[in-house]
Amino acid sequence: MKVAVVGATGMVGEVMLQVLKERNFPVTELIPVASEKSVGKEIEWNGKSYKVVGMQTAIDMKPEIALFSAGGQTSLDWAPKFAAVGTTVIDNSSAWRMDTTKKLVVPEINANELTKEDKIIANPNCSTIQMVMALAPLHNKYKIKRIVVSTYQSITGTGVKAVQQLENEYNGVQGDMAYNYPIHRNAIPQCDVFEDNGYTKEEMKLVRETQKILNDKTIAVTATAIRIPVVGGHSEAVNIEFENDFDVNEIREILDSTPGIKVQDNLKTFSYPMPIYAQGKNEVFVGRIRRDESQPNTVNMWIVADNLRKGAATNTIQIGEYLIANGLV
Ligand code: 2RA
Repeated sequence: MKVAVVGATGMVGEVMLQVLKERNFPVTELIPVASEKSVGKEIEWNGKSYKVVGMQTAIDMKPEIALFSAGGQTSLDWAPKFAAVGTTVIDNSSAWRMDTTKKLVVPEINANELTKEDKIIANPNCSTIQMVMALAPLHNKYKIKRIVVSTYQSITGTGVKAVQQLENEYNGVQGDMAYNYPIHRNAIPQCDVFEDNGYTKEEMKLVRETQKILNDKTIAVTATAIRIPVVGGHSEAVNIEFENDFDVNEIREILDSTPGIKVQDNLKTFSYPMPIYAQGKNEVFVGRIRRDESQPNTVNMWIVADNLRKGAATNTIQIGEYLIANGLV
């Protein structure tokens, strides 16, 4: 299979290359694609050296699959051109997520919606993916009425400039700023830009994408997304009100038996998810599962995942695996 990785030199692109190798994705020819300034750069992958190429060169090579992580405008400009030559595009940007003609996919939840006709497929936002991974099986069992979520997001979600800012601040060095404020020893209550309603785009992604993936606009969602000086992954404190009552142990059992979920929830051994331990792993980790004693039919939980893996690269590649396994590419 000819596979293009568009944005191959970026943070998510590099993780995509790692995960493709780890999962033995059936790549017969890798096509690393990046912006003109990176064209000609050599990258090593799976014991071979590849030259980075530009978009049109990659399109002319007619890859079966193109994994995009190159920003929304690049995806709007180029994904249709790949699709026009028969390539199936799986895109990590927000460009296509809310397009009613495009599927927004977490394979464990709704890959069965995919058909051969889907030539541009949207990968959800990282903080949405980890939340719906835990909530989808509970929605099926107890029907979710309302979600209140606070996220504690890794600076890797912003990119390499943010990681550099934290390192500089930690070492007392002046340098470029990814944020308007220091991130070291701080928490910034803004991920992405603000919308007219006072919420950030990141917070509204949690609202809109959750309703689309769970295919239920009656689910009320409200979100607060915070950036914190962490690199291993995103953490989320989630409060879920169901239409029906539940048993906490049954919730644990449902989650523990859900592919892609690992329950870490034992207060006696202080077992709960933390981003420092989630880093580099593909699972979504759930713990601190406990009834909300302030209102009926409501549970609290803590959800952690590596935002560059299940939140981006791994989910994208799992969509590719599903397409191949089901003869859709
Ligand atoms: C963030 N989810 O963490 C967004 C984009 N990666 O900034």
